[in-house]
Formats: sequence, structure tokens, C-alpha cells
Amino acid sequence: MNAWKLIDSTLREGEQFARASFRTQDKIEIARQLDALGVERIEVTSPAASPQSQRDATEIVKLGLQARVITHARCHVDDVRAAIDSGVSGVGLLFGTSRILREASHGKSIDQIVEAMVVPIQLALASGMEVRFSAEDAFRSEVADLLKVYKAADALGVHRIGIADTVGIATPRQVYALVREVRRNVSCELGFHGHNDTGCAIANAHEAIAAGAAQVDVTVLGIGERVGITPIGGLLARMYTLDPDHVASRYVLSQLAELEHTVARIVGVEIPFNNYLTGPTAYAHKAGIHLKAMMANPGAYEIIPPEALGVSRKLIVGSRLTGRHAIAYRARELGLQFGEGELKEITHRIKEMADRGELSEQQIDQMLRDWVIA
Ligand code: HCA
Ligand code: CU
Repeated sequence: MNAWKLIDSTLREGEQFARASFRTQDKIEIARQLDALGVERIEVTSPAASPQSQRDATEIVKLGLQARVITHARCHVDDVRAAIDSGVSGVGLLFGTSRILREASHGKSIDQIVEAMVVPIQLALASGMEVRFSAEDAFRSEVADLLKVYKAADALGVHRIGIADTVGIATPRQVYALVREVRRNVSCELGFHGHNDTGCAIANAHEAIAAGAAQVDVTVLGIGERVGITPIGGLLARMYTLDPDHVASRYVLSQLAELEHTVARIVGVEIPFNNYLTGPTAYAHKAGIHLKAMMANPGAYEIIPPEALGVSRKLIVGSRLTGRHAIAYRARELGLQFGEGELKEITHRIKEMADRGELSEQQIDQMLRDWVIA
């Protein structure tokens, strides 16, 4: 797998999430925590979007973070000037290239796009900023059109080409194929930005990396337009299993849970129960067969150790699916010893009780202690 980096767009794409409206102090808090996690780039809303957006971009630049602060802009000179004035070190310019967006959005033909992008890109490059040029809706665009636009951007000297699955329509195979095709046709770095409308955003980001993309866009909890984009936690999980040393040495994974809680609080959503790595049930184990193996070796059913994230595992012993190994384990933890026959009896009793409703840890412990006395 080639080297890859993260562009966290929580403060840009994430601001397009229906429930997000960040205040300056929210942005600063999120930016600092993203920096502590170690993301390489932080993308903020275009300074041309509003006066507050302009001031906030500058505030975030002034924090002096390790991460590069970049922004996003329409392919217009005014927007590029606003980006330059804000002090950010990079800008992502974009143009919709699919027929549907060309007709419904900006009304330009492919040739007109190629012409219209020249001056804004040159202006951005002349300022010394890192410049990305993205085709919006790349996966509903004709490949020939895309390559024409991308080659023109590459020839102008942009640092990166962005391949955006704006509507979340791409399959992992299509992402791999298109990234490979673009890779063969341009000399600059490639980036991928994928929406999650069909649940493929993590797989698609992974395929983009596998096909040679050097940068992928993510947001905290995946927030963004509609159902959002590739979530940072899910992509880190995906990549960890393939290259644990790289992920664990490059990113401070123990920061992830706190960052997600911060963003969830600020935008007013719950952390999903099944959130990658940090969700309330991400490390919960329940079936007796699983519990038995987990007690021998937690790796039996965990592909990423919870210690790597600073979260804890939960073994659910008090369900009807429990087993005697799990109960014996808990008993030993409490300093209690039971014979095989007794354990079978206790397990049977617990299953009977759990049939009427799951038992809490305290209830299990109480029941084991009472058994000894009885
Ligand atoms: C949008 C733009 C974008 C841009 C991605 C990029 C998309 O909000 O429509 O600049 O690479 O999804 O196409 O987020
Ligand atoms: Cu997007």
C-alpha cells in the first residue's frame, strides 16, 4: 500500500451537514483535537462563503497547528483571492464535470470549463499555495471529459487532482479503475473524496488508496452533505488491519474517541451504537462461544485491540447466550471456585433468569456470591 494522508474536512464538508453550524470556538476546539490526532491537513469552509467564515479561517491558521490548514473555493478569482487573504496554505478548486451538474449547476461545457479554470488556478499557484483541482461528480462524468479537464489542470501545475464521488454512487471497483486510469494520465498527486449514500465510502477510500491516491478526504463521524462522507474512524480501522504499525505510529488513536464526542456534542448527535472502534458496542462480546475464546485470547474476536484506542471491552456474561466458561471466568475474577457440576447448574440457572430479562454485572456477581453461601 502506498503512502497515504488524511485531509480532514469536518470544518468544510462537515459544515454542510444538516445539523452543523459551527461557532468560532467550536471550530478551534475541533481543529486542535484533529491536530492532536495527527491528521495531515484540515480543510475549512471557503472564506468566500461568509464574513465569519473568512475570519474563522484566519483564526484557525493562527493556531499554528502541525496540520496544514487548507480551504475550498469555487473556481472563481474572487474566491481564490479570499482564500489567499485568509492565510491558508492550500486551496481546493472544483468544477462539476458530469452532464447533469453542468446543466443544473454552472451551465458550462467541458471546453468552457477548461478555459474557465486557467486564471483561478494560475492565481492560486502564483500565491504559493498548494492547489488541488477536483472534478465534482467524477463518477457520473464521461471518462474522456474527466481526463481532458484533469490533464489541463495537471499541465497548469496543480499539486493534486481530486476525484470526487459527490453523490456516493461509485462502487469500490469503479473507484479502483478510475483512480488507476487518472493515475496513468496525470503526473501530480491524486486525492479521493467519497460520499456515503450507498454505504461504500470507506471501501471506496480504501480502493482509491490501493489504486494510488495519496490523499483521502474524511470527516469526524462521517458528517457532511446528506449522509456524509468517509468517516475518519472507519477509515483508520480499515487501514489499521492492513498496516497497524503505520496507522498506530502516524496517528494518536487514543484521541479519536474524545474528538468524536466533541463533534457529536457540538452538532447535537449521538455517537452511533455501531460506530467504528469507539461506538458503545464496538467492543461488546456476548455469545458464550465468543466469550470462551475471548478469555483464552482477545484476538479471537477483535481485529484491533481496544487498548490501541484507549477504550475498554465489555464481556456480557448475563445473557441467555452465555456459557459456563464465561461464568467460571467471572467467578475466578471474584475469587470464587466452582466444580464442573456446579458450574453447569449455575449456568442453567442464569440462562433461565436471563430468559426473563438480561442480568446486569452486579446481578451476576450477587448470584455467584449467594450460591457460595447457599
Ligand atoms: C460539494 C463539493 C465536494 C467537493 C470535493 C472536492 C464534492 O460539496 O459538492 O473538492 O474534492 O463532494 O464533490 O464536497
Ligand atoms: Cu463532498
